[in-house]
Amino acid sequence: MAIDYWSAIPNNVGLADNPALQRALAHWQPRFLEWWREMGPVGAQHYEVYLRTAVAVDQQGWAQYGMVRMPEYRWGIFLAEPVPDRRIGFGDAYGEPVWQQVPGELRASLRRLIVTQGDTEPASVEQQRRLGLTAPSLYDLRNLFQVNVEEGRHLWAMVYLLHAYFGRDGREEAEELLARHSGDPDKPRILGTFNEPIGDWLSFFLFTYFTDRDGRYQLKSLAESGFDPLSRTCRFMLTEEAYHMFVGRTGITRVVKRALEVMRAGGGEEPDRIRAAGAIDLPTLQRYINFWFSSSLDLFGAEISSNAASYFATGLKGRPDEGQYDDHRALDDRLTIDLPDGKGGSVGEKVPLRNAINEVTRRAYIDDCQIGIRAWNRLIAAAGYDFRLFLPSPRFRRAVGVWAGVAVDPQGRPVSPGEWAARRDEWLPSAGDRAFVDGLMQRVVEPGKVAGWLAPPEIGIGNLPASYEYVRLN
Ligand code: BYC
Ligand code: FE
Ligand code: FE
Repeated sequence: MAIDYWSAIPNNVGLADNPALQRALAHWQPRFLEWWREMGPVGAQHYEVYLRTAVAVDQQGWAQYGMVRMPEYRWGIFLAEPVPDRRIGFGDAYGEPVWQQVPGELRASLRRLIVTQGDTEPASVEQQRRLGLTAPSLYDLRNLFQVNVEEGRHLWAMVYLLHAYFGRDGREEAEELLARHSGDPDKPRILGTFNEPIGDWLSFFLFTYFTDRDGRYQLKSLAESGFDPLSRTCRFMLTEEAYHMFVGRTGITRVVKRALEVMRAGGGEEPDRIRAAGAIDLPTLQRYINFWFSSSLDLFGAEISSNAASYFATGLKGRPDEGQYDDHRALDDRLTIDLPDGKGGSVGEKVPLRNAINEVTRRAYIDDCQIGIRAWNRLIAAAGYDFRLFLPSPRFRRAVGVWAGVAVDPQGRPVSPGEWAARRDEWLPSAGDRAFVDGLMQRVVEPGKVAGWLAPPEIGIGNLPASYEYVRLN
């Protein structure tokens, strides 16, 4: 399908040939813009920002860069090119042609998956809306807004599917996506992590590292879907997602580098000394890792899930990178799940693989999360220090699944509720940690200048230097 970039809604889905759908989306568009103005980046509507905009879906040249005022960003609907004769890659219908329409019996489940995915996108924009007020540099400010506008586009992607394939119910769900709000006690966002405040940039980097990475793995699973329009939309979203994780990984790298510079400057590693020099000590970073990693693990759902089994059986949602497996029906295999035994220990239970799909996805995610941890530890080791960052045990601080509410320490050892309460502030950001980190958040907007709590970026965007004026505040 050709790209139609100049119509009111840029798209490669042939909107011009579907007046009813075009009208429905044109009706939703002003509501989206109203939501963006009310719930999007605070005080930034008139800024000119050096942004990437998706304008095509081919590997080279899918994006265009330029100075844009965010409310004028061209949020478009882009699906990856169809794969000729694509077949369902897993489950009971393995090998059958993919569906271009929603099978009636799968309608409710599919709508629910699309709504859950869609809900996270505007939620993250809401969570991050005040960060622009304390950006550590113009480069970082631009990256924040880049992530925000693309999460806005991901909302468009899901709203397109709801409008195009779910009739009146879909249009109602699209309205609801703008009516729920992150942290709203009456109408919260659907999944836990998306109601957590992101009030500081350390949390922003950890969120983009850990939570956007859940997005990567959920999108990979949905890209396997037998519902071809969902698969194509998710495949294209993954192209944009890579940069969100780059922002997280390099952000944390810069925090670690700055801490190491202060440590090397002499006088020891004591957190108080590092803090006095205006940097974030590594034990504090570890507690923020513990918080965001454990919260993000919950996003994969329960270890043993009949929902996941039926999504897999019916071809709605597969495993990430399904092509790596030989057995795509997964009827005979079992996976050993680590369960609390109710006596303060744990026991392994063999579960039919289809019921353990959430855990398969979570384990792939955890392996991916380790890559950054290893790289940061190499920096720390190279600087001559013994401290090591780590991912806490998947049992730690869980609110969903078999370990929900079980008191364990970050190493995964069961502890008494009393010990948990007493040692909580060793393991998770304390009120004092949060006050300290908040205190570091001072806005820096002079081109090329960077706040003192993190190292400058190594490179700029595209061919531009890191010191480029990426945002004109006017
Ligand atoms: N919080 O059978 P189970 C992204 C509910 S991030 C609250 O284990 P299932 C992004 C669950 O709904 C990617 N509730 O769940 C990142 C169920 O409710 P009911 C987002 C939770 O269905 C950064 C019950 O617990 N995409 O894109 O197998 C920035 C039993 O659960 C939570 C998706 O999630 C939780 N954490 O799987 C911007 C993909 N977890 O039926 C964007 C779509 C579970 O008892 N969603 N529950 O009322 C799915 O595929 C699945 O719904 C889930 C859960 C993986 C979320
Ligand atoms: Fe997204
Ligand atoms: Fe993202």
